[in-house]
Amino acid sequence: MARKNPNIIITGTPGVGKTTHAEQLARATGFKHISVNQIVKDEGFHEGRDEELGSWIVDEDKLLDYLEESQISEEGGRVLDWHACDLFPERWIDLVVVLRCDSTVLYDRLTARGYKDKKLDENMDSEIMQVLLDEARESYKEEIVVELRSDSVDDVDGNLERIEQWVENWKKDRKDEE
Ligand code: DAT
Repeated sequence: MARKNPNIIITGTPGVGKTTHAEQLARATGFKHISVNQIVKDEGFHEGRDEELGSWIVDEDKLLDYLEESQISEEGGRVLDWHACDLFPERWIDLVVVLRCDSTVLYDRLTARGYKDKKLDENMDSEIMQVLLDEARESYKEEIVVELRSDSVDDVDGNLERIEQWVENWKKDRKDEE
């Protein structure tokens, strides 16, 4: 059965505003916010921590099995929030939002979080080199990948309006096809 609601990935470098966007989008649409980081932590889908980077070494098979069992593909209506996107099967995903941030703004957000040394440098480099945008473009069809700015609160409001409109259009297109 075709899903009645789309699945949306919100991705980007840590600190760009994924959680901020995903929470508000889930609230506005009634979709489920899937914080992949939280699931990995809560369900233990990891093989320990990379202490230098201060992040989990994720067991992707376990994570994907868990999401598959949650009927993500059939039900839709999920907002996936993670700093990677290439592991999710294309058939699950309807829209990939890559958030981008000015590097001075991002630097302030990451240092406010206490990031320093290698973790700070790697994330700053990743944003400047648009690693996540390239990953999204390599993993999904060009027409479902959108790049949005997330420097200011006004950006968040504008982005949410745009994504909500996209959701409405997606649903309308599906209805017209039925
Ligand atoms: P992420 O989930 O990508 O790591 P976040 O949503 O936790 O990022 O945001 C990190 C911090 O930056 C948090 O204090 C909220 C703030 N922030 C995020 N996007 C913003 C924006 N567009 N304008 C102003 N502040 C923003």
